[in-house]
Amino acid sequence: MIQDTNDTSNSDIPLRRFDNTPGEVTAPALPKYVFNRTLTEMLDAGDLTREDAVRLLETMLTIRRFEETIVEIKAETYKDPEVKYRGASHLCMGQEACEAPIALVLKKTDFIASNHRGHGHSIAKGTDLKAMMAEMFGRACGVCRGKGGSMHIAEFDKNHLGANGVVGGSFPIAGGAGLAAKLAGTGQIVFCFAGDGAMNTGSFHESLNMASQLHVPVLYAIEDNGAGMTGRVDEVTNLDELVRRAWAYGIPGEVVDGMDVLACLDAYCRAAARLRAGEGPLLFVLKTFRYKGHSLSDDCATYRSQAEEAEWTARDAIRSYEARLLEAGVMTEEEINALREKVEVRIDEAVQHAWQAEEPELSTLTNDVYPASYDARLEAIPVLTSPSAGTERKLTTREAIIEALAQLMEADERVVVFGEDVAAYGGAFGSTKGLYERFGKGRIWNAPISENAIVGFGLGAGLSGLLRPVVEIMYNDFLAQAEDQLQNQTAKAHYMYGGKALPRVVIRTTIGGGRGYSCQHGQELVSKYATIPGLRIAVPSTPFDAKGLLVEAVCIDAPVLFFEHQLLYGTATLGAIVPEELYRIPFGKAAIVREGTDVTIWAYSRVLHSAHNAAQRLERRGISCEVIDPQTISPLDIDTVVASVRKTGRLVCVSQGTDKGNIVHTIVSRLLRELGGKLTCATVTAPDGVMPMATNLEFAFIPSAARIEQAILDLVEE
Ligand SMILES: Cc1ncc(C[n+]2csc(CCOP(=O)(O)OP(=O)(O)O)c2C)c(N)n1
Repeated sequence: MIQDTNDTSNSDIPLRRFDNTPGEVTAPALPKYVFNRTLTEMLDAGDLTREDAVRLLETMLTIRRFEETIVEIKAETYKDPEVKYRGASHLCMGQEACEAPIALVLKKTDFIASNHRGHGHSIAKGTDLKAMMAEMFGRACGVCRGKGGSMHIAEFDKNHLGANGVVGGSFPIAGGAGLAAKLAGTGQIVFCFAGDGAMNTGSFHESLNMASQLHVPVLYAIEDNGAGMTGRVDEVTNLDELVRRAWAYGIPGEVVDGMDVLACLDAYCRAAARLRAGEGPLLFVLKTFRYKGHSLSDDCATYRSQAEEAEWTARDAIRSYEARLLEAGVMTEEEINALREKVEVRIDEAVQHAWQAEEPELSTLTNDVYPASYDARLEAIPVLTSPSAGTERKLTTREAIIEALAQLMEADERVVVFGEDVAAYGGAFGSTKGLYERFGKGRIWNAPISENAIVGFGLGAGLSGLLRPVVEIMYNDFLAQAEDQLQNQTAKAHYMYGGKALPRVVIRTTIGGGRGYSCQHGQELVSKYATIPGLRIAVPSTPFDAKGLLVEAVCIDAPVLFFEHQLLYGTATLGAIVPEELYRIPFGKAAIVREGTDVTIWAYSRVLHSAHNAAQRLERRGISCEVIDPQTISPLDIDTVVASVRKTGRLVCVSQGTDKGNIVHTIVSRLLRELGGKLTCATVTAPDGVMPMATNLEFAFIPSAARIEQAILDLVEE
């Protein structure tokens, strides 16, 4: 758990004693179905008003009718036969009791995160019905402007952080929002909804551990409907009760009757009170039943019997609650029928609104892939493209990065740093050294070895609008562990949520190679990540660039993948003069590192230095090279390269990455297009292999200054 203190002396390191006294590791009993009150008792005790009791029914009826309508439209039995629906149909019919109480328990400012079966969560959080239905139909006026559809309903104005098409995808995002609310001290809480199947994803395990470590105000509410897509809980796990996993993460767990809306209401009220009191996360498993199959094409025959269906539907949450409302004298039969009719009219209006609405303009096809906005508080930081005259101080890249982080943390309390070993140790490469001593555990802390949760908590914290997290992934090879949160969530959030989500997170990582660390610690994966739209990618080559680009990364509202080269941390050669004040370098503008007339060399990160060395050697042979450093791979500045090649007539593109699919080939093809198919060019990359350990092989693998020099000589002599 993070302490919000500045006491970072190592006197507080706990002593890990060796104690082999025989004994037992015991597990606490976990509560199960503890609710046993009547509606009348709740009304009499003032725990529920009559209006709210009716609202619960109205919310359940709205969820049910919303989905019945989709079923009818798909089956062509809907009252208006003209209306057609295409798109996902993961229906939560049967699970309404787990969802409706959101409407009563959460404030508008509280957060929810949901899953692919999320219509109920969205309706209960107050998502506009017409805009939601329009989203189902892929309309421009949909909540996500027709970009997300059923599986991505979100409403950021109401702190609905989004439904999610990737099973388990919301666990870390919810945790990050909780972290942000906790650190910002806003008092907001988070409810995260997912299915039983999602409990078997890595995201679940990483997230619950991290949520517990950070003591975040998040309820993980599992709607256990007995199966994943078709895999039964008793088939894919070896647990009698999934809630046992709460104990494994050191958090309270409880089993709740998910077919009883009052039991769910009671559980959520207790959860909310605990979360608001700052007592840390919870895991509830709500036993419920999904009336329809995974989707409408699944008839459930392979994984459940008719007897099972009959047993659960006999406990239908809506019918049983209506009976309680009648019994308690809250509503009459006529009032219930009138409410049903009112709900049906509203849904029909939403359908007509959606059906008649316009599809998005084709011109919006790639709108909102990247947020264009900028942090208003940090905008005043001046832009620099080179140090001002008179600046002489030299820093290494490592020092420049530490300084950028320190100054950002000083300037803005929303900037927090977390990752593996980044605190007292200062990071695997020393690039956060000293920050822990200066800012304390509340601003920089060690994360568990959970790359997916590190990125996902960063994303959730950024999406909340409350923090500007900078997270560290030790080696770019380990980004593979974070692939879902990186490429399915972070990169897509802005687009799939209709341009309304701002995934403000900076993911710093390192490029290896040249240190004998071989296959799994030595890759250069810039080109791989450059294929993912939605991520901004920075590749600083010098200390000056590292500081300015990192500051810019924290200021822009787009997610940034920030590649630092391990062998550049200690260097203070090219671009080593670094101004003391905060400054930023805008993304998407390449720097001309060296001017020349015969050949243009395009290179980034460490091979930029090799290219520069090659250029110096070639100068002695009378060949003048212009060296261009793109600084960012996304956005990619092609204009500067075109202008240079128009002057020099030749291009050599260099990357430390392997050849197939390398970004250098994109540069060449873009140049060919721009220059009408006439281009004298070469590329220098690593071979399509795996980084070896042996020194001679490793040096043969990584593009060297000599190889760059030879490529240029070959071109010039052609
Ligand atoms: C990571 C991932 N794997 C597989 C799928 C395909 N899929 C969609 S829903 C689903 C079942 C999810 O089960 P559960 O979490 O229990 O939720 P339920 O659908 O039962 O509500 C599967 C396997 C997916 N969307 N994402």
